[in-house]
Amino acid sequence: MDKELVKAVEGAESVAIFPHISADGDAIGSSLALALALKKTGKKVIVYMEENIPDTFKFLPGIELAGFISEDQEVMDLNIALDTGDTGRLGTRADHFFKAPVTINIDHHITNTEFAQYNHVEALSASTGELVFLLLNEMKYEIDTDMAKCLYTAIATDTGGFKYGNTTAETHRAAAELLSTGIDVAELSQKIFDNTTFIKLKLTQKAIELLELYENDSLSVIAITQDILQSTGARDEDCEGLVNIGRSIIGVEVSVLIKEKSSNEIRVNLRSKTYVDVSEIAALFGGGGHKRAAGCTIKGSISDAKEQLISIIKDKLNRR
Ligand SMILES: [Mn+2]
Repeated sequence: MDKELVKAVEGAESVAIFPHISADGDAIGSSLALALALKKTGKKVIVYMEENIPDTFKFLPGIELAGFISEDQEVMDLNIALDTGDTGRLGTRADHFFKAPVTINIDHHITNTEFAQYNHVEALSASTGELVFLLLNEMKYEIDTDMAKCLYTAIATDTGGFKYGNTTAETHRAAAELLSTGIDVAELSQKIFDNTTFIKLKLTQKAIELLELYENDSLSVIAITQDILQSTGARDEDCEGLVNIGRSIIGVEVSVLIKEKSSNEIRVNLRSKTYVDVSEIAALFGGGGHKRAAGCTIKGSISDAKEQLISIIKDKLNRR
């Protein structure tokens, strides 16, 4: 890791950490772990969220360090964006991010735009949690059980429980180090992966009903409208993971989840299994991500978004 970046972290007396919008386990886990570690060395630390932390991750240590930016928010010595591929992923906090005299961007998205003063982007790393783990090691900060729980959550969620192709020997080495702090892996895994609500199950049922297959069953599409969310009582965050249903089907190469945020704003999650680079598809709409997992936002109606996506993906599937 860049020595200047490490020095900038060590030298700051006050630090704000920015996970990406619609924060996932990696964004939240890596942010809380870094916040806890910096706090322990006597720094003033806050994690600025765009939205509330999803219920699944509310058990994590350090949650008390997370909050929202107020109108007359003081500016910290250093702002760090974690797991954030571009400034769009900072949402409404982007202006505030650039107010600090020093900015850092630590991320593993291949599409990262290196928007900060110091950028540490490792596209081959499975999670930002792994990068924060390495940073803490480099600064010789001792990782306690609270930090370990957060980092393990970050790594386990971004690798789908060490199942995805991004999982490396390094990933397992980091996880092994974290386990050696004494964290209860069974309890953690249960909280992260086997902890659903009945409402989310109802939404899942609906999603399976709505699932459509195209291109000789190699493309799976699920479109969730606001009406569906309302009729099931589900919230936006309950859609997390639905895209994996499509990908789990034998023969499916690309799985898409299309979610209506409003009548004119559509959020898209893309997954692929072996050869389609979905980060390229997301980039066509100003989004980004990884080869096997990416996302973007499309302006327009849900039916238009669906039509556009299907035609682009068909093309990618046929170009093999
Ligand atoms: Mn990540």
